[in-house]
Amino acid sequence: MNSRRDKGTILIITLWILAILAILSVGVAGRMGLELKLTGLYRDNMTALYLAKAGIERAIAIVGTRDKNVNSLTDDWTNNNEDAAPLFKEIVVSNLGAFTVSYPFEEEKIFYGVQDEERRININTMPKEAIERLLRYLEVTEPDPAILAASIEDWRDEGATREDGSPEDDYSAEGYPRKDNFFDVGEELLLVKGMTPEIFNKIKDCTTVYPKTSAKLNVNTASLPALYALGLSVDKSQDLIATRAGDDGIEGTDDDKPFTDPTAFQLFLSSEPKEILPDKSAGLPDFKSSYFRIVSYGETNNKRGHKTVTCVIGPPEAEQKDQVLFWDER
Ligand SMILES: [Ca+2]
Ligand SMILES: [Ca+2]
Repeated sequence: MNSRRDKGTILIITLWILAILAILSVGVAGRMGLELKLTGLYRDNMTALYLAKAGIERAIAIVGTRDKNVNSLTDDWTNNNEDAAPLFKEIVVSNLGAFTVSYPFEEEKIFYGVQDEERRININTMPKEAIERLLRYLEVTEPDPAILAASIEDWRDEGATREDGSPEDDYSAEGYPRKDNFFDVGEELLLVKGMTPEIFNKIKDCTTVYPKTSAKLNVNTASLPALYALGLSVDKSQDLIATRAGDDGIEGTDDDKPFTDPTAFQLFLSSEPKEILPDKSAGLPDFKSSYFRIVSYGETNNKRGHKTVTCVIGPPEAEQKDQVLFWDER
């Protein structure tokens, strides 16, 4: 009698153990499935990152072959959309995926290639008057563009007093000191007194922090807001873009007529209607570029992995390849 009851108890315990094991194994299997998926996603994203890096390497190599005297929107590094052999558009890398190096041009178009930094207004080195004109062109009214431009200058220059002897902006209320040194990244503008995220979004694509040593604007690649900031009227800026675009009126095509030297540019300025650059802008126009922003997008064949790498490269030191000054992966 007792032995029979014991057997029943053992059977029930065994059934319970089996049930618990079954539940556990289902849980483990579910977890394993999730981890496999995560591993797959991680692998796809790593693959996409290296595809994007391949795009950066290719761009650096092609930037290195540029003409060192005159650079314009017809150069291979900036606008290569050849159907036969595109240098930057959906370049397939083995059976893993592809990369594309591109940037938006005049909002409605895409250029396959790299952007030069010299098309932008340099907030580290250009006179505050140029920054003020850029703010005005982009319809910044509050705070007064002259005051905001002065605050940007306060932030970057060494001294604590302005040219007229008045004290610079005081940041004790903000809880951090005024930098009195160069901007390292554009986002630093958000720390400057009077700057708002709205204003920053308006100017970020027209400004650069490179180089920190000289102020130049490549008039062959500069956008209309940057040309206006240089000191040209809107009409003359449009005229300049039409002139460099050549007979077909389209930028980045073979018939473009880039300016090649100061004499040619001076001739353009003195052609009717004549214009003279403000004194502080006289040394800014240039015809070549040395700093470049590369945006490379990598995507795996299964479309699950995608990464964008943005980097800025600067001039070579001692004949080596261009050095990387800024790097961002997302
Ligand atoms: Ca200062
Ligand atoms: Ca053209």
